Amino acid sequence: MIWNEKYECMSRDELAHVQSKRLTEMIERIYFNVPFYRKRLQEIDFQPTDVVDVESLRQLPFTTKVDLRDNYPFGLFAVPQSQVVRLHASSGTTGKSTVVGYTHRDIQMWSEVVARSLTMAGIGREDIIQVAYGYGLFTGGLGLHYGAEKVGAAVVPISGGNTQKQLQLMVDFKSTVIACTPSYAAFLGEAIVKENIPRENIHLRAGIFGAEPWTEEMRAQVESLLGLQAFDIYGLSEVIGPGVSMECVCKNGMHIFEDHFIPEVINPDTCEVLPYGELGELVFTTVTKEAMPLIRYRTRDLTRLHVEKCDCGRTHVRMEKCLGRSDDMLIIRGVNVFPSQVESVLLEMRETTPHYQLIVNRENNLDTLEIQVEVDEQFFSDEMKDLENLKRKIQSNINSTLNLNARIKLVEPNTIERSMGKAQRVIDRRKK
Ligand code: DLL
Repeated sequence: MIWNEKYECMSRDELAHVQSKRLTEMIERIYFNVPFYRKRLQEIDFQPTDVVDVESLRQLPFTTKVDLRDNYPFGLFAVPQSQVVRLHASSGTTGKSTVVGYTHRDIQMWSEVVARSLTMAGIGREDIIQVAYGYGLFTGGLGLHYGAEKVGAAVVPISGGNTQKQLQLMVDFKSTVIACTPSYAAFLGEAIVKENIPRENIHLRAGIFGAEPWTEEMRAQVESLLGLQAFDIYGLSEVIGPGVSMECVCKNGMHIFEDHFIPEVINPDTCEVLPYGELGELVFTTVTKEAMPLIRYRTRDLTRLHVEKCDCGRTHVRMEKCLGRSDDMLIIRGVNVFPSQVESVLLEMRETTPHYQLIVNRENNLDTLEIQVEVDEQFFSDEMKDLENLKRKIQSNINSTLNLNARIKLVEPNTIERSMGKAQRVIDRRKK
């Protein structure tokens, strides 16, 4: 099943035509309505009547998170406040949050892209979907909510946390779908085991997991813990929220809804646009958004794009699972490390759990990395010797994959703090 066959399966030529038309209209709107963009476009002698296609888009300036902060809260809005029907915000780690606005049509478009996403996972009227992403300023809860209603599923708007209640409703309502972060899914899976809930009382068949990087190894873990098929959903508040891209049943990348969001991948240092297949920073231009359109927004997310046609019939490009954000990349004594690479190594081993944390510090002017790993209950031993062996094994696996010496600290089951939303994988004490 495909939600909107006309747009999701159109030929690349037709798509380019749609994109160019929408892009030209959007740039004209933004030129006349957003002083920030008018100034930027005037600086490059751009005429509002110029036709813009995907090629000429490359000459336009980038937008960054700093631009959003500088124009806090509503400076980048392209419509009068009276047309704004919703505001969301993402809490930055420092300073002001990033504010995004939506018109009524933006909410409709958002619901449609999430409906397309859920349809990719085979979700429809018969399903009961437990939305365990946070409701509120975060876009996860309400984003999934509207899309799920649009496909006609029954929504359980439980929001994040309250694990006992999650499990009770999952059993009593016979929920067939759970939508939450992958780290919370792993936690729910463990809770089912701990509470001794019989497998036949859990009716989940699909999980809609996103909002943070996660690996194929993590997918295998949550699929087996929860007895479902796990799908990756990607998005960011600035662009719309969840539903910028989504994995189909072929599971070979996430289709980006290109009739609304035009992706590019650039070299983050030189800003040069990279060809399909190369790893770089993902950049989006929104072509249909009314309240807060963005030109070439730098996401900081690192991935590759693939354009070859997918077996599902959709023609939209696919992005690989995100390696992480460029600002999450740790540089430890000159070695680049992403938390997701550590996750892959840990979860390939049966003795460890999906709960881990990276502690970075500086001792005597040298960076140090400590990886705290929770050991699986079954393998946790009172024997010093066993634990020492396990520690050495992890150390050597990390060393051979990442070429980095890390200090491994094994911790008892259930000691690393659980997150109900995005997990905090890194504590960087160098930044004090
Ligand atoms: O996390 C929107 C969302 C909600 C997506 C629910 C999926 C599901 P923000 O809070 O603005 O929005 O954070 C956006 O989260 O730039 C990525 O770094 C990361 N991210 C989101 N989805 C994925 C994913 C929501 N599937 C930031 N894989 C993005 C990896 C993801 N990282």
